Amino acid sequence: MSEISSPLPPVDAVVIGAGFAGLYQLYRLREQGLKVRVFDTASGVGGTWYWNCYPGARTDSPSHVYQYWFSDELLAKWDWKERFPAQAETERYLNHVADKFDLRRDITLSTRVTSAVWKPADARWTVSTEASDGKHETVSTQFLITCTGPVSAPVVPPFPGHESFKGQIVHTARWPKGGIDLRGKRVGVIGTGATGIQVIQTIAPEVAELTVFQRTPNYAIPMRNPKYGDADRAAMRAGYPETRKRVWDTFVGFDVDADPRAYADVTPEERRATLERLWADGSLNFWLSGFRESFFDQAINDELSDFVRDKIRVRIHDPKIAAKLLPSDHGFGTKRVPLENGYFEVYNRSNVRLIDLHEEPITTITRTGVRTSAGDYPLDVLILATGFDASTGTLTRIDIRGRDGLSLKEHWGCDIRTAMGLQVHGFPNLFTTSAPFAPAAAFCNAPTCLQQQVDWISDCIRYVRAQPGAKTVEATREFEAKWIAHHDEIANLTLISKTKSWYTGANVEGKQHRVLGYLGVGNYRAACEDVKAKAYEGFEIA
Ligand code: N01
Repeated sequence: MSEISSPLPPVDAVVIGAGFAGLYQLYRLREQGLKVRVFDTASGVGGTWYWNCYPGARTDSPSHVYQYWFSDELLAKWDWKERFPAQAETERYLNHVADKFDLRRDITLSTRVTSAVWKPADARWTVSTEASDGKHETVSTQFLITCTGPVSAPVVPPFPGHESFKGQIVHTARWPKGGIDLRGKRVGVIGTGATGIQVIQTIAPEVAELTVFQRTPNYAIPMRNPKYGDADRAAMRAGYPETRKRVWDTFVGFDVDADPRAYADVTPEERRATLERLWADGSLNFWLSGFRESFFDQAINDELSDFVRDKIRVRIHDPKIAAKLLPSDHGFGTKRVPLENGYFEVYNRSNVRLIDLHEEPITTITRTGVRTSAGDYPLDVLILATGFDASTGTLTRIDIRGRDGLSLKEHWGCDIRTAMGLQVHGFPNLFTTSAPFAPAAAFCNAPTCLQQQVDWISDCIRYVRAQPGAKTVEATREFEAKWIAHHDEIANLTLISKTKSWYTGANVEGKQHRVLGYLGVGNYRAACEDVKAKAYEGFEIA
């Protein structure tokens, strides 16, 4: 294995990540005639949809808004099979896009970006990579764009004894491509977020015994997931022109928005009827197109939370188990709400047991399973559905050094700072997607926000290159500070800021606790457009 780096021919732009954002970024920059190189650690394209091939993985966004909008032909020809596509279908879609637009020739797979260092004398980045076969290379680039996804850096809790376990331990985001045969096995799952819920409801019928280690119970909405036929797809396509216009201006990048009525103006009967109608839709519309005050007003949120708890309670036979599954430490919708399909009924099965980690915390992983303060749970396979170091984790795991050797990891270790989640002061010509203080970091239908950011970045690069003698673009310190203050002002009005979750960085030890995602896709896009219209006001072009 060689540690000596060989230099690759210089490029105009390096893109890190070949998922939804990275593929589109490559397409957009190529349109401008730029020489681009994309690197991805994975052996295939797809990003999140490459890695998260655990049992039951599927989108919680409906297919008609979880796609690219740039190609009419793609929209006309790609046939979504169901309302909420499974992982394999979404991965197939992204592979189809890579092939259809001949993107692969500029993508280097199985190659991790290990560092990126700004060279002020050349006004360029030197990017270092390590391939899975141990080969080290460097490439010089004018622009560096991170398309690493909001939830891509897995968190593996440091349980003592982890390495002594004789069975198999796997994080859901590192599920082997060939799958794991769980039939007839004793399986443990730690974590009951969106991922844990999908895994648990899927594997419960096939495993011999399933032990769920739950720290915090979650609200979840039953998914209604019809298969699509030709007539459904024709109707969907007829709506695309309207949908395509609408997604950029809503609160979270879907084609629906909150109920325009004030809660106080609606009678209790009408409120109930509205909630029942949205619940029956079987989608995140219950969360995102209900009464907007539920995000801000504790009393209104309490009523909504009671409604959901009542829906959950009746599905579980044993009241003692039901009590453990009902969330009480946070309000509905103040962290990511999962969709589920038979999840709560899983706990009526005789082969499933629920361990409440508040009653009996995990003390260690042993040779044979998990030990809690109350006893041992023997296992063949332990699944960690323990989440991600969201938004910042993928970037701080790369050694990125800007002006004066400033390290992004150290910089964000003290205080997370970005200008609209698009640039960081001190890091010229670095553009970020799904970084903190943009909706793409957390509170958005990812494809909507990622496409919007990629379009903005592409336009900005085109603008910089068109300015005579201009080589660099960098957010000013003042603009960055102004944006963060604006972000915080909105974020701190919401109940989201009071709930512990990956939305606030509270799931990662030592991470600064603050709302990561800008709230309001439509407002964010308008602000981005305003900066652009004012010749990138707040960004210094030198
Ligand atoms: O991660 P999470 P996720 N001991 O952070 C528990 C996207 N996604 O992978 O709540 C015991 O939500 C933790 O417990 P607690 C989606 O955006 C999308 O489920 O911290 N338990 C929690 O239960 C989603 O929001 C889809 O008390 C520990 C769980 O692990 C995001 O990914 C599908 C623990 C982590 O939940 C992340 O979801 C799936 C410990 N030491 C996911 N550490 C789509 O539909 C953590 N936990 C597109």
